[in-house]
Amino acid sequence: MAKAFVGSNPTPCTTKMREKFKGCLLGTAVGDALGSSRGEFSGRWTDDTHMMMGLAQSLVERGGFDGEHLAWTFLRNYEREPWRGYAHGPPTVFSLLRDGVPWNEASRHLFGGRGSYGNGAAMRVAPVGLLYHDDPVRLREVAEAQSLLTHAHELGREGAVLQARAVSLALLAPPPSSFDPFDFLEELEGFTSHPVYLEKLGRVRRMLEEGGRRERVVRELGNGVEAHRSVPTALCSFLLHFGSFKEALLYAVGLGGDTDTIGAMTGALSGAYHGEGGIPEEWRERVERREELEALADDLWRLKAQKGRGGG
Ligand code: AR6
Ligand code: MG
Repeated sequence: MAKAFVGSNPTPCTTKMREKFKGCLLGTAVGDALGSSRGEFSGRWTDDTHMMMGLAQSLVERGGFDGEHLAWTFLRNYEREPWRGYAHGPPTVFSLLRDGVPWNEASRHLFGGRGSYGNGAAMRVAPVGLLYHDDPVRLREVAEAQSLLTHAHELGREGAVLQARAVSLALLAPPPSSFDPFDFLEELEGFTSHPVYLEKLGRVRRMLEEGGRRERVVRELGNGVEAHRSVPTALCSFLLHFGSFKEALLYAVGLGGDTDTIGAMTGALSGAYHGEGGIPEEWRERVERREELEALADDLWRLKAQKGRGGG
């Protein structure tokens, strides 16, 4: 049953776990690069990976979540490489920060005071899923807090929470021979009470039952820049093709729409599940700043091993 995903698996900070941390961060970058390539795989990634790295850097440097530090890490990274394909929201927040608006207030100014429901908080959240994989309560708190920095709308925040939780479940899930995607969905359904996401998770279930024809998945789940129209889509891509990183990623980017972000989120899930060794070598060896990504994953893994349960 669903409990098999977490209950029977207490924080094994083993070699395999370390390999999975790397798989998750590299998987994000590979999926982002694949989704933003036109034609041949260039290895070049976008703001998704850039912000995921910022989040990992800040968690490592501060030994856990520190909103102020994270805000200035995102801002510094953005100012160094503003050409990474950032949407309008985050840079608007960064200029408010520069003007002295506190980190946990700036994002509330966006979209007429409603805040953003873009997928930007979910696309970068993987390190939170790794670091807090054995503490769902803290995972939710940190996933929400890191969202609030740029994405104040409840749909943007809850999308990030679900993506983080899905990463942690993928990390702990049993091998393909005993993996049940419906148990995985049940765990996620037990983790959210948001009606929009509960409805979407129900649709993911139907897509799995029906075999996942692409046009139908796009119609039912979406492939847009909104969190609620891309987080369930990435989850569905992973669950339809849990046996292979490559299949899941080719499926995901073949859905069209916001391909780099759907690729990045699918890559985080499949990479956390299969580990670094599950990512095709031809992608792994060409992804931009591979060593830096691996070092960050190692740092996160060491932080987790040092802190034990909860992760600070
Ligand atoms: N009302 C109307 N439209 C909205 C709202 C809202 N409350 N919130 C978001 N949108 P943004 P992101 C629409 O700017 O989430 C990059 O390529 C609006 O059209 O917060 O960080 C990333 O890699 C807005 O422009 O950006 C992602 O792939 C859009 O959602 C993607 O863009 C994105 O929200 C989203 O990045
Ligand atoms: Mg992007």
